[in-house]
Amino acid sequence: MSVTGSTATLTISEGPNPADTAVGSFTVALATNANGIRDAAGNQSSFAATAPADKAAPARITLEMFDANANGKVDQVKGNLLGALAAYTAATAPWTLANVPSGGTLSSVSVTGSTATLTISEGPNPADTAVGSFTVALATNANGIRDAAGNQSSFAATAPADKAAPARITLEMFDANANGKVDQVKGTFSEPLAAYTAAAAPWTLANVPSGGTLSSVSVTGSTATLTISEGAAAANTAVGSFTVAMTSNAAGIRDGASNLAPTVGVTAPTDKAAPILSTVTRTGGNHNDTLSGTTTENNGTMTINVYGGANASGPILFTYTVVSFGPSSPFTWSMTSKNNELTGNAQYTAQVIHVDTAGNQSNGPTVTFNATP
Ligand SMILES: [Ca+2]
Ligand SMILES: [Ca+2]
Ligand SMILES: [Ca+2]
Ligand SMILES: [Ca+2]
Repeated sequence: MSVTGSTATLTISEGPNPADTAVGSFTVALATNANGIRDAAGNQSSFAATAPADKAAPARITLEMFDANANGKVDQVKGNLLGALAAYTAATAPWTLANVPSGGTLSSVSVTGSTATLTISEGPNPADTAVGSFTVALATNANGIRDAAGNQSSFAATAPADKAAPARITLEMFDANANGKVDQVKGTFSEPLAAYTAAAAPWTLANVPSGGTLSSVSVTGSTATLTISEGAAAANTAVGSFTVAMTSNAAGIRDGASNLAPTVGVTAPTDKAAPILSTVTRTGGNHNDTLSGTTTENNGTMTINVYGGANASGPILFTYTVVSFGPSSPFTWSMTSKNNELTGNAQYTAQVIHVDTAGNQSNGPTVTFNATP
């Protein structure tokens, strides 16, 4: 307690109970005291138990960042303040958001009870559920965050707590060693991931091409890599009915703030495995020539470019398109030149190019031959 001029200041040791800036049933009484509050003539002041006027602005208890629709882009901030707030009509004016992940911008603000909800328009930049350098500041505003007594809240630029879980952005299937059998799946997430110790437990793979099985899982940065033991069945670089599912797991995919990536049901991975083409066989016929071989998927576009001479340095003299494949992997194909289309005994070089429906391109080995007379 100190007295300066006509003001007595009572310093209160903060109590152990939860934060509270409402007056409630708080009262202060003053008794007369010969050494207490009195004027120079010794007249002692006193007053009965009296509720103080509320001059305590609502303090911020939590400030949290969310990706409410779980698409990997931050879209919401919630600030929890103390006590009931007065009707809020300040729109976005009192708030300053800096470095919103993905380049988001503040769209609107609503206040319910003691919670201010900031709705963020997701930005155009890549998915990002990490706080990074994101900050939120609140300025005092007569129509802004304040209690019923009009005490206006504010706070300086503050990083929100991370409540945005990693979202899976891509799921891709690979044939990393290019032998025609799928051996890897990669899932990329919207932020760097915490150390992964869940092994294969969260993952369920079904109908892996060639009958592969999940061998191990590792996480580096924002990418989970599933290593697949290649199966014994025929080479096949198409997705087919291959699916991957992942369950949320406390030791699994999560960020540094322990937000667990949500369960994702069966999902077909994106095809990142190019067809693998066999050596091309050429057989001569009656005034025509047949090229044949195999490939590891029966979709997309297969073309055969025929060049004059001993190599594929161009120009292309003929282009053929394969329209059908054999019934099972490895898928057979063949192409026969039209009668006398190629000049008898002249030298040609053919190259097969197969682009699967996902756009993965394989340029096959060339075959050089002398056309059938
Ligand atoms: Ca979002
Ligand atoms: Ca996060
Ligand atoms: Ca492979
Ligand atoms: Ca493929």
